[in-house]
Amino acid sequence: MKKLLIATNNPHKLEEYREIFAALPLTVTSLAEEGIELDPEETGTTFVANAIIKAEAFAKESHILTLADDSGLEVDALDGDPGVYSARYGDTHKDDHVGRYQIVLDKLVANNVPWAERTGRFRCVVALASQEDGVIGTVDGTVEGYIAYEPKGENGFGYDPIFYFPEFDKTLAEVSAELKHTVSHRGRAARAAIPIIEAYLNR
Ligand code: ITT
Repeated sequence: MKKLLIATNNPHKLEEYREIFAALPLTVTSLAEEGIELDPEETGTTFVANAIIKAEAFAKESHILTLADDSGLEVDALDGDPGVYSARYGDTHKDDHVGRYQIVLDKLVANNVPWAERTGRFRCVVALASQEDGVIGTVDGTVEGYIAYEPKGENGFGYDPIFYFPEFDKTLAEVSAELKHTVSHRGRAARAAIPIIEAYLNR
């Protein structure tokens, strides 16, 4: 079976792509399985630029069809922050998701932001690349919601506990992974990537 490398050092993202692509006729592989140790510097100022940096770097290293994403939370009342800096917001440790979402919550309280203005969105840009062709496509996905007053839920990762999705009347950490993927930025971007992946594998 043909392989698709999910080029992320974030185990939660890897798990989500495994779930979303489970029914596809291809083998989803990871950096760990391919023995690739690389953490390319994300020097871009946009999601698309950083997704391309990662996809190209890992495709070059692996010689496998590679998918990388750059994603994050944009909060309108914070002028779009944390945005592309979502994985390294504030003076927090790499794994300190609680510390990072607490910074967002504290800033909204400090600025007295009313509920109607606590709007935001998760964005995900997926880039696909191969060693021989470089970038073969980029697609994106977005999910709109509100920044909750307090964290809720144990599922998901990152900022999910503070991302309230009105149609579920829940945060994305309070719903199952399957339900999250039906509306999430990553679910949408991943589904949009399927035709590009299929075209590459069938050529
Ligand atoms: P790689 O670059 O190795 O893929 P990363 O975690 O550093 O891993 P990003 O640079 O794209 O990836 O940062 C994305 C951050 O945005 C992630 O660490 C979370 O804090 C947040 N984020 C992205 N998608 C999310 C989701 O579905 N739920 C909650 N938080 C999310």
